[in-house]
Amino acid sequence: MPVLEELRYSIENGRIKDTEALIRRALEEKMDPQEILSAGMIPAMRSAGNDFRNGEADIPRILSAARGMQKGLNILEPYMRRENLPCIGTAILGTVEGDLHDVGKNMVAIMFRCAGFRVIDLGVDISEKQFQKAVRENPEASVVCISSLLTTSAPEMRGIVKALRKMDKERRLKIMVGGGCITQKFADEIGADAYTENAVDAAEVAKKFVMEKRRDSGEADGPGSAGVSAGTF
Ligand code: B12
Repeated sequence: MPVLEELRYSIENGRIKDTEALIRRALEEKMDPQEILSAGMIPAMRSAGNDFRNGEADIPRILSAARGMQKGLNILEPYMRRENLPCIGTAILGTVEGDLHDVGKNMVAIMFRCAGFRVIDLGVDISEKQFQKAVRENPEASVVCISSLLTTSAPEMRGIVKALRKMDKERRLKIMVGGGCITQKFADEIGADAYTENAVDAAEVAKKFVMEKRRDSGEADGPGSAGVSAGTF
């Protein structure tokens, strides 16, 4: 069986040790880490999610699938990070209060790091006040990413966006929202700057924000801005 097929099977069935071994094998076979993620791990997690929805997978299996994803992401991350990539900005990231899902958020963190961002990951179950505190303590941050997978906790995003806007009168912060239950329509309604369906696009959009900001502030292209160009990811 080809390695990616085996990898998908191991994640879907929550076989964490197999998942780790198969990712290592795929890397030894010189597979592109991005492909391992997008053709192996993400479809497997999606399929596990569908099984969960249809009642074909129980919570322990889904938890094992999520743990396998996280272990796999940890193995892949160093291979995806570009050496000597200059830091292009700081992003604050968290899952909203009442929501403990973190697989997608962790993927966003990895993609942002790979794109050259310093990421302050607040974790899960993060309140409006905690987002505000993080922004206050990190005035250099240019992007805030808010994740939610539950329709019951997604409305928390509205309050967070409002509170952050109140603090950020000069609009230096770009606020991005995402997660399984978020739509472009909802993002527009709550006044977020961007929504993307996946973590790869999220990092691209954030990079564009940084480029625009630099252009608007008249910052010339120089060594510090190397890597901040469309398509470097
Ligand atoms: C794994 C899982 C769990 C695990 C979570 C483990 C963990 N550490 O995360 C456990 C078992 C704990 C769990 C618990 C629950 N879950 Co759950 N869970 C899932 C499941 C199967 C997969 C989620 C996942 O990891 N997806 C894979 C990742 C990669 O996708 P993603 O998170 O969407 O992220 C991608 C994008 O959305 C985007 N993205 C994510 N965040 C952000 C942020 C920004 C800024 C941007 C731009 C993009 C972005 O990038 C990511 C990668 O491309 C989904 C079903 C599904 N199909 O999604 C249900 C699901 C989310 N869960 C659901 C429910 C109902 C629950 C529970 C309430 C169940 C219960 N009755 O107890 C609890 C809630 C616990 C809580 N308070 O949070 C429902 C939510 C329904 C809804 N719309 O409200 C779902 C949809 C299942 C279902 N259909 O019923 N769950």
